[in-house]
Amino acid sequence: MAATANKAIIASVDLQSFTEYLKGCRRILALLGAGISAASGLPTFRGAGGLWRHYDATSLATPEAFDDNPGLVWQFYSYRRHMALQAQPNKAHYALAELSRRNKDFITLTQNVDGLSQRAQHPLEQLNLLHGSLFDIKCTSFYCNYSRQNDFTDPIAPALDIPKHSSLLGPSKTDKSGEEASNSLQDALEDKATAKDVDISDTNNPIPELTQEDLPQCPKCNGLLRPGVVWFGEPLPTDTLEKIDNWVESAPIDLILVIGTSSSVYPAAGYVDVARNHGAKVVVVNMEKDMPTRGKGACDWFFQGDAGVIVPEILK
Ligand code: BV8
Ligand code: ZN
Repeated sequence: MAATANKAIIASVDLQSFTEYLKGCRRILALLGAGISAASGLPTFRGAGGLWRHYDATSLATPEAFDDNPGLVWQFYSYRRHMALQAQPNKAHYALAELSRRNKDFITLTQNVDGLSQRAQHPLEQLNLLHGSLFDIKCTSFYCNYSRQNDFTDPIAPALDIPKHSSLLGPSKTDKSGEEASNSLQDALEDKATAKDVDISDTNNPIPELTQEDLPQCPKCNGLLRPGVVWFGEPLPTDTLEKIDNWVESAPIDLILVIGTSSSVYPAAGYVDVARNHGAKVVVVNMEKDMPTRGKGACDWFFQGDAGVIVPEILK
């Protein structure tokens, strides 16, 4: 049903002019957000069906939260690692990978850390991870530079085994699986409406404290390891930003595809204006119609619906 509804929406939108324009495009940029992975069953941070609507993921995706309670933050990330490993790339991920193979002047900036674009065989030299990866790990010791990529161990430490802790971080009540979440962390957080009100260092919360020994340890210095993602308040990887800026400045841009993002996190969201200022037309694919991107200088095409259905349609 949803697919036909999406088809109807695509048919009613000026797909003809978009496909005509796309044929003449060479330099194309894509900005991906959590919405592209929603079709793979992974919850978004905000918007339709967000798993973290009940509590604000941004309150856990910070260095302060990790310093305050590394056990809690590791349980949050262990759960997301587990979910991402259970998920499969969807047709949107594959369509973008295919476009990359066809067009070496097409680069993708993804805000997502779930690894699904990589698993869709997206050419890595054209895929820019703005916010890192759930499967990169690095040491927190000041003098130690240990890190490792593509660590798909699940659970990454026995104490973080999700089945044992499913009562902690089980799927949200809105989760597609429909499982009734019996989640003492979620209950604790929901009791206080949103995590913003939840002081995660508040020892009264019935959240089992994991000791540092329970958490991933550095093989070099025995220090505490952390997820290799960019937290709020942390800078994005400079080498990635430089690579993107060089591409942007090298010639005018024909098109930016803005797919499944609330465009609310910076500097990632800023690339829409950057592309527009370098001549790009803007196409937005989003489940919700009141898109911030539409507000700002609007967009040239807007396709409303599931990216997993629309993206392969409009790129074929
Ligand atoms: C930094 C990794 C500076 C962790 C994430 C201006 C300039 C610079 C910074 C700022 C600024 N203003 C504010 C800031 C600070 C901050 C920020 O942007 N805050 C926001 C909340 C206002 N930015 C930062 O802190 C950044 N760092 O700027 O550092 C600096 C410089 C030098 C030295 C020190 C510091 C770092 C930001 C990175 C944070 N990390 N992820 C993790 O994942 O746990 S961001 C996180 O949010 C995810 O990556 C996620 O992708 C991202 C953005 O969200 P979206 O992807 O858009 O997802 P969302 O749920 O919001 O929306 C989903 C959309 O999909 C919705 O629109 C929905 O309608 C749609 N949808 C749903 N289902 C579907 C769908 N669409 C299509 N199909 C569907 N099926
Ligand atoms: Zn170390």
